[in-house]
Amino acid sequence: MSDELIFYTHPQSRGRVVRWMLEEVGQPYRTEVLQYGTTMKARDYLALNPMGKVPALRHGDTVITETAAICAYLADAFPEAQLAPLINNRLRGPYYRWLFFAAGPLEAAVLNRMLGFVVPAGREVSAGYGSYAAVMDTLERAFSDCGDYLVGGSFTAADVYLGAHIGFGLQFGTIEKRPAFERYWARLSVRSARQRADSIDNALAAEQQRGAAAGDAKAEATGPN
Ligand SMILES: N[C@@H](CCC(=O)N[C@@H](CS)C(=O)NCC(=O)O)C(=O)O
Repeated sequence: MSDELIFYTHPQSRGRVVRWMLEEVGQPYRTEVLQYGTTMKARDYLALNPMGKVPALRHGDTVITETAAICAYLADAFPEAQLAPLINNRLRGPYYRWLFFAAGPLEAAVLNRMLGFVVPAGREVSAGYGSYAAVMDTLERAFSDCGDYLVGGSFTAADVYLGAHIGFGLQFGTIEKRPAFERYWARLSVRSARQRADSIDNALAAEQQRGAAAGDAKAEATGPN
């Protein structure tokens, strides 16, 4: 089995975060674009990810799913990119902390709010994220305590993953526009790897839209059977 990196994604998905990470790592990789509801749910892909979701990454015979896990895996698999503290470094503590905080409390708080789920009054003690406000305040405090990046003053995979949540949240209005969030995102968004990743996915998304429009035009010309 080769050590090829194969990246399964859709340009309008959380796969954008993994592409950013892949571009930061700088190793060659092959992209397989899957479609919602069809190739994502096909038997071949379900064998890799029974959730039928993207992103997923294959590295030789190793399969990784979950965006945060893929980012962490890539940082460890390619240490020369220096995107994680070394395994025996105490900074591994805050590194894990912010990766898991983003994949757990942050994602749940933002998504639940977007979907209109509200933690019943008095039940915050059972909700892992407490409340949306508590998560926002915790993040704001983290940014004011940490300097430019979340962990030890250096850019890591935790910035890619948590930063992507901040970037998407600010763009789509699901994260409050607090100055500390905007300053942090301004620092990350100009990274050349992120901009490359964005251009690739924007081009893929445009290609998909052209394909869909051509399909609609053909169906209209042919008419109903
Ligand atoms: N927990 C997963 C979530 C993955 C996920 O929900 N992906 C969406 C796109 S952003 C998806 O593939 N949806 C297709 C479906 O559920 O059919 C992760 O963080 O990677």
